[in-house]
Amino acid sequence: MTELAISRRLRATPFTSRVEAAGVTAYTVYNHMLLPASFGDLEAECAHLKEHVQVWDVAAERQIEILGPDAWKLVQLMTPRDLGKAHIGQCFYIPLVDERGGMLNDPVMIKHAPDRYWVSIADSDVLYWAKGLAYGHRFQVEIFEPDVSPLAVQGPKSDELMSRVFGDAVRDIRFFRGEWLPFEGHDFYIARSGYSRQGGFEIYVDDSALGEPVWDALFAAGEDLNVKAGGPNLIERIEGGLLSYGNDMTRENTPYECGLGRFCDPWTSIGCVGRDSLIRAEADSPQRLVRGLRISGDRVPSCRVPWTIIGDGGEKIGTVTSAVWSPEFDTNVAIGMLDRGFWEPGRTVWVEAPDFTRPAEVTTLPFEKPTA
Ligand code: THG
Repeated sequence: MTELAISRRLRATPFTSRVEAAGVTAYTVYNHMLLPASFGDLEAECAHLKEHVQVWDVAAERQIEILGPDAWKLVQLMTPRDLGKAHIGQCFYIPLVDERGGMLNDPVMIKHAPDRYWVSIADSDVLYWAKGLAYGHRFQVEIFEPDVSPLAVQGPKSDELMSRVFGDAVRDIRFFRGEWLPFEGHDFYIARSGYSRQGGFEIYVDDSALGEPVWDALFAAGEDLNVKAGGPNLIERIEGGLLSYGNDMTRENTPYECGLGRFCDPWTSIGCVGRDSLIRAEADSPQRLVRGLRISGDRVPSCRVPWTIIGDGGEKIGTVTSAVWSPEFDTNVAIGMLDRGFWEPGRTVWVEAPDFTRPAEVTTLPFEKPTA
């Protein structure tokens, strides 16, 4: 196996020692930081996530803090979502777009105060874009990456585990809301959120020195709950239709193509970068659309370059960008984009990968559970 050479540029996290002790077998690189991708058996981890509770080192979901009198103006300039509706302590999923309406990132924004936001980013360098916009507009803001490392607790037993460490107050946190709750005399922002469909929380560990203590406390409290270390699970996230920036969407895609139109109000937005492009894109309605695909046959290899989707006439009608075998659905599940005219659910298409050509069925996202 080839190894990744870890240096200052490829950053470790406050939890890395614990992740290593738990037997991580694969990392991916995300925001120039290590993100655990597997602990040896993705299928077993997926089944465990659906039944028990896992602790995930998602420190690579870095925060960009935007602080100052013009903070809200800058965040609103970056997203077509209407921030007027965001409450303090609330999380907001916000597509970020460029001047052509192309996706730059799909972060979760947390409004801590009218003049203070955390933008919890996917894998692209949002800090430079934000600094460039702020400089160009002469905004009064500070933009920096604070010492904040999210630790996710995901799975059906998350409420039980979290209440043992942070008290019963966690049970009252609604989806995409958060509270500051104490741990050893230090308050952490804790939200009901996370990159899975199994429910759970994210603890925003805002002091690296507390990373190991909070990890250890969760494992000590959760022994009888069968708590395990995990990470964003490729199988579960494809089944659940959670998109991955850089894989399933890039600067080439508008949020409408990504199925993120419900997070865009470019008409009401006071004016965001790409507003006119988005209004045009929305009027044209998208030229392609993100979809699920069930790819027939036995397990596919991992999708490292987009695979071509072809129609009955042999013409290119789309691409597959993520694919994996799903034990629960007993088929390969995939995410891709299909051109207009070819995306209706139930249609049969052909997927052409380097080593195979196979039929696939177009579906909506998330994948619908097989009925027993
Ligand atoms: N949590 C935090 N930061 C993140 C992620 C996260 N940054 C990177 C990446 N994940 C951003 N991408 C997503 C994608 C989907 C969701 C969250 C982050 C998500 N979406 C729900 C949905 O689509 O149904 C809810 C959206 C809503 O209703 O507002 O949860 O996971 N901290």
